[in-house]
Amino acid sequence: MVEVLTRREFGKASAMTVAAAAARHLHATAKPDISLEIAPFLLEPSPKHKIATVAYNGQVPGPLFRMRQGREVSVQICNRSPDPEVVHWHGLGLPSAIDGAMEEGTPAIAPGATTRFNLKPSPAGFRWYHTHTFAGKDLRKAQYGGQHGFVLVEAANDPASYDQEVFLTLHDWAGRDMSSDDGSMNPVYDITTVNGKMLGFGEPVRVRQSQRVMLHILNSSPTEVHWVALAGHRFHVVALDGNMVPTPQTVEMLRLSPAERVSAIVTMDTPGVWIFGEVRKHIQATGMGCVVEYAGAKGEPVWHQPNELEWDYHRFAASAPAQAAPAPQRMELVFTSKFQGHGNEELWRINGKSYPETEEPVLTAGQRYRLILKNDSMDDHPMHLHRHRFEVKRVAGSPEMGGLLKDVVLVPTKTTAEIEFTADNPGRTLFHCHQQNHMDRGFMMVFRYA
Ligand SMILES: [Cu+2]
Repeated sequence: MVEVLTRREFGKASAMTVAAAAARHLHATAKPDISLEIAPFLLEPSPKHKIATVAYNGQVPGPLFRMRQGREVSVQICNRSPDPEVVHWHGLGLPSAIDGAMEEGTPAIAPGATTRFNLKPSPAGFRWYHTHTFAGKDLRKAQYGGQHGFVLVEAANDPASYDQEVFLTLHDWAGRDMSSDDGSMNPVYDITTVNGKMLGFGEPVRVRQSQRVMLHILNSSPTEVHWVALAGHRFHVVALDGNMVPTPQTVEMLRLSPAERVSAIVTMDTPGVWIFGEVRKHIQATGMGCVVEYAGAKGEPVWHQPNELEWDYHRFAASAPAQAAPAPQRMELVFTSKFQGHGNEELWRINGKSYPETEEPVLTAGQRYRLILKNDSMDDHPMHLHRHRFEVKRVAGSPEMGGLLKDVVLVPTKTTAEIEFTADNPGRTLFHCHQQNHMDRGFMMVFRYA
């Protein structure tokens, strides 16, 4: 019997028992296709820095898993950490029982326990996996730690034309927290990394002149939005959150909010030794960067400082289709925070309520929904819908867009975003802010199916 543990005391016990039974495909003897071991790990982002964290298979990021779309793989997860764990498969349309969120009914894996299940990966694209637990005031836990890794779901006929693929993840490591002006507590990041290493201490990305390199970039930060650039080069953005964009664009820099991914092709046409890094110097100075080195090139890595931050989802979309499909059902979700008094963190609310008191809207399978995301709070929020892809229709007063499929959208303070999705994957479905300190403080809700 797999021990069922709740994320917090208010887990829904009956749903979890059912889910536990569903998730427990115990084929105890066969070797799994994918094996994850969750265990304490000492990360060395540089010879001078050590971070005691928890990681997958003794590495940060965890191993890259390549899967073929629709081809079932067996997964084994062994929890050798002192806390209950759950692994979320971000961007995949899995059943609630294995999606990896206790709020949906995925059972937690108790310390010392092992779970096995089969997973049918879909849709194709750049996905990832990460822990989906509660951190609270412990800034080493949940997404503050090292539990994140890449998944690439390959389509049967991959039209990709590039010479090399490189996977990079941006991460912030909190050393302490500090109270801000309003009295709330926020993490302070003394160390930032690309693939677990500070700038200058990881293996360089090695390229050759005239290569086309596909960069798959993930922001696995617990809370921070990042802007990145590659000195001397531009990015040809072909996919956002692993989904091909209708209008690929060549840009100077990328913005990624927590959990977002960008896939971009860089043509290596400027030989040298260059820095890929955070555009804001004070963040790059804490480590967020890596070296891109052409074969035969020598010397100190070079950085060119951009003047301003630039990013716009709208550039990658198509114009909205003239012929309107059947009208989607509209649902307004208003985000606010309630300050709980000096020294306390705010409590986050959706339509006036914090999880687990948030509404549980009931979806009809096959119906299309338009969510109107109205951010009345003072922060920006990267909103993530589990188990479904959505289409970004509007952001901050933009014209109506078409074809931009994502699973995370950043909704800046005092703006409204509109997204649409089709209810095509029955089961409990979590919708939440991906900032760890916000989801921990009630910024979550669950959609149910009729
Ligand atoms: Cu948030």
